[in-house]
Amino acid sequence: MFHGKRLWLRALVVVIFLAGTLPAAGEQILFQAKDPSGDDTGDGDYVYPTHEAFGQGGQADILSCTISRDEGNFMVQMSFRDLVDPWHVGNRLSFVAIAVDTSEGGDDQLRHNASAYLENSSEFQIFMAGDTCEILDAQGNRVPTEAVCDVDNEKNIMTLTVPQRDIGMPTESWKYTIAVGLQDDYGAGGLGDFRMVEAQAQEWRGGGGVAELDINPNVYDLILPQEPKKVMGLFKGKSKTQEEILGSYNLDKGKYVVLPSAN
Ligand SMILES: [Ca+2]
Ligand SMILES: [Ca+2]
Ligand SMILES: [Ca+2]
Repeated sequence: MFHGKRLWLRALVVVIFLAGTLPAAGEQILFQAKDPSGDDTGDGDYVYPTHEAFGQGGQADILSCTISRDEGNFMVQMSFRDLVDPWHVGNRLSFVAIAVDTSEGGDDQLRHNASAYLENSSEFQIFMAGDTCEILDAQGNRVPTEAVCDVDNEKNIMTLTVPQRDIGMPTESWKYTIAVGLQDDYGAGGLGDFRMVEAQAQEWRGGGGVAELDINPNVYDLILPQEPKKVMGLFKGKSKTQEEILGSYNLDKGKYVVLPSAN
């Protein structure tokens, strides 16, 4: 009797140990990618604003992204080259957009002053800056959400958790367009927008774009497909580089760039 009780206790200890070390039950990875370091140059020669807050740069250089789900939540974890907190109010320099294409139709424009369009029209767009986030629907209206985002400046990681009741149950066919720039809250706090990239860098403006009309994207870095995309079962041929994609704006034709999805 005594021996049996000890075995039962030992089994219980093993169960508790496993429960503490295994990934959460039901967690499923929907998308995972790495991205090169140092490619936060937009059309090829984007530079950061000249204010010392931006240090050596890297706040718009994404290095990895994992998107997953569990029973109740849609989750994103991203790492960056260098997240900083110059004013001790949390990271307020990076601005991240994830446009999600879940079905036919949707919004073909990336919002919040990205100056970019989407190859995969999105049913909703998620924006993050520091511990502030927002979700817009296909009409550009705010979706009420209890989403939570968080930044770890030491580990250079941003995380986001969105309850599925706010955006629906993710499927493996969802497409993600992931664009990163710098954040401009116009001094008012809150989410803000993508910070403008102009021809010449200024204290609070990026440089390397064109002067007129803000036609160049205010996007420094993208996650591109890890393999060339297939169309009708065939590879599309040579994929465009990030510089070609972010440099395909045309001032004379009034043409904005079109961002591809990462998957
Ligand atoms: Ca990168
Ligand atoms: Ca769509
Ligand atoms: Ca990239």
